[in-house]
Amino acid sequence: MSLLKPKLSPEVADALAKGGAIVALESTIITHGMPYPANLETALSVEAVVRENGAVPATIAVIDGELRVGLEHDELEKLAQAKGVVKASGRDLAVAMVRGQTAGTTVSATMLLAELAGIEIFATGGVGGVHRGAEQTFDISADLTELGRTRTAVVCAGVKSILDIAKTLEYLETQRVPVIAYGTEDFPAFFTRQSGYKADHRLDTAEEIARAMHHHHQLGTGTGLLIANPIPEEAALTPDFIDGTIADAVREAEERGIGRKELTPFLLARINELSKGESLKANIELVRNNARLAAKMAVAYAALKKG
Ligand code: PSU
Ligand code: MN
Repeated sequence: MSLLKPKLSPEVADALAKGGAIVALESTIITHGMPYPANLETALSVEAVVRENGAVPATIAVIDGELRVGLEHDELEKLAQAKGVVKASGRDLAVAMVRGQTAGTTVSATMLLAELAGIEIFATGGVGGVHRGAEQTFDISADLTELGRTRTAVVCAGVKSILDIAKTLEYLETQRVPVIAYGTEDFPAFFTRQSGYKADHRLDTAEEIARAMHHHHQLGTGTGLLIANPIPEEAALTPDFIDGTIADAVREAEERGIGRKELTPFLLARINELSKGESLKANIELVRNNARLAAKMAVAYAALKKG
């Protein structure tokens, strides 16, 4: 059976045909990760950062049941304000197509669609991971299993301590996903530059990361790569400030019995409220920072492939 091709925007189709630099962007961050209008402003500003750094942005979503790679301005605007939008991981895409739904794609769904489109680099804020208490709940994000089967390099700012970071790193090791920290030994924790855990590898330039990606695929590993890019110093929050807030949000979710796919959006929204918007500001800066690195990687990677 032949694989589906998602619908490409003209700009993305053109860049793909030329072997140009492209960066995929997810849309659950727009539909479930940030409130309006910060979500729209962030989506537009992240696309602008990708362009400024020489690559073409390809925001991925499901619009009225259609798999889309590359959205126009008015489509982003609609998505950012839409109510009752589905949060789709890879497993939800087929049903969204049949039901004609509009969906924000998580990291897992975005990786899958990026691969179908032929895009190999993807920028986001934070990936899902192993939740705290997973030994009881089994709550492990499909983002991690997708990283274990899809040839996409995902640039993130590490994972939030809403997750069990040690277990998340263990799981990535099991899935044969290299975790490469950019310019540091430490695996970052989203709002902060250090999580207390080391990344597996350190590389210091976008070119080196692009070369590592190239070799990783030449080896036929079949897996993705996780690139952890620490939040810029000036935007980082202090652990004193954010750790308590995260712990409060996690406790509240437990008390209210929130689980499964509602858990991550609940925690993100609650942390934003409890921190009075401080976490949102940091979130926006780190996504822009990731888009910058991903675009530089995409430029280097496109040059490598043209060889
Ligand atoms: N973590 C964040 N921001 C986000 C998400 C996670 O800091 O926006 C979103 C991403 O789309 C990610 C998804 O792929 O949540 C993971 O959801 P879950 O934990 O339900 O797998
Ligand atoms: Mn989950």
